[in-house]
Amino acid sequence: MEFPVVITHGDADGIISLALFLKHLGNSKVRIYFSSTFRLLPTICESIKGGNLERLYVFDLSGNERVLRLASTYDKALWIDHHNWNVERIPENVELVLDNSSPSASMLVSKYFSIESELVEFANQIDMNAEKCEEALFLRDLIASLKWKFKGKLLANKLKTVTIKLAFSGLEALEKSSQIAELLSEYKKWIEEIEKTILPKVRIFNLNGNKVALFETFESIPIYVVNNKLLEHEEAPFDLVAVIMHKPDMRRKNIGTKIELRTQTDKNIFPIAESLGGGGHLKACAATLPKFMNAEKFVEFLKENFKF
Ligand SMILES: [Mn+2]
Repeated sequence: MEFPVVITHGDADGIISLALFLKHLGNSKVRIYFSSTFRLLPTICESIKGGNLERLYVFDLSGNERVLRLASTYDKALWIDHHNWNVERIPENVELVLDNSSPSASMLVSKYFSIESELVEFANQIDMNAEKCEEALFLRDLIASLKWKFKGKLLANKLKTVTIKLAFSGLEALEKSSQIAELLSEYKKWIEEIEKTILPKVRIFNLNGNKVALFETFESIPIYVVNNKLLEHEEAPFDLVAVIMHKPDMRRKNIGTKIELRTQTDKNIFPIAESLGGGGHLKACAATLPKFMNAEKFVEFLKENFKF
């Protein structure tokens, strides 16, 4: 029997979804890929190159008809997600469990496999940016700090280790680690420096009756840091918080742009991400562009596309 393949979102919800699935299996005999909606198609292709095409599981990732067709290359695929998307045709060997009213994919995974765990509540809190308990904050910071410190294969290995520990040793094992404590304090120092730049650098303006806060950066920073800091702004809450992150794209030899969108007022901002070719949730979504889009260009785009 070959190991099944799991492709999951490389964030807290995706990691907890996978941990719950490993709990269900009772072991960690799976081939794991961490991915994002933007990289999903190449990730599935890479997994296919791995050779074993019996069973595929996809957690916490938006799909479309094309990627579902690609997933159907496997004998059987199970896809569990809570993002805002839908397809007209689902290949018959792909089972799609899609509920965009669920606060997390982890919750859907726990229901599907009847696995009860406190981790579900942490995933709900982190994914909704409504962290309340210390455990959820710890987990959020741990994953953010690993993404800050490591890249590529090394990062994937670190995330795998954390996932397996969550599944079989519990959060306490991670909380006790002195190595993790050290990483977290290093990460928090960096966050403190980033936080200082947010309020002086943010641009606030009114667009078709909507209050917009725009933050542009060449660093890759956790979106919750910006969103939470902006709640302290005297003009908060904002209908739209947009964070534009530029990142060199080595393969295309240009600068790519990731635009993260949040609302602090219950506004449905999803159509903005959608018209940029992105997606996500109604109140938290994003788009990744394979080209450079600066703040001025984005504001022009918003003027046309944010009239609701
Ligand atoms: Mn999620």
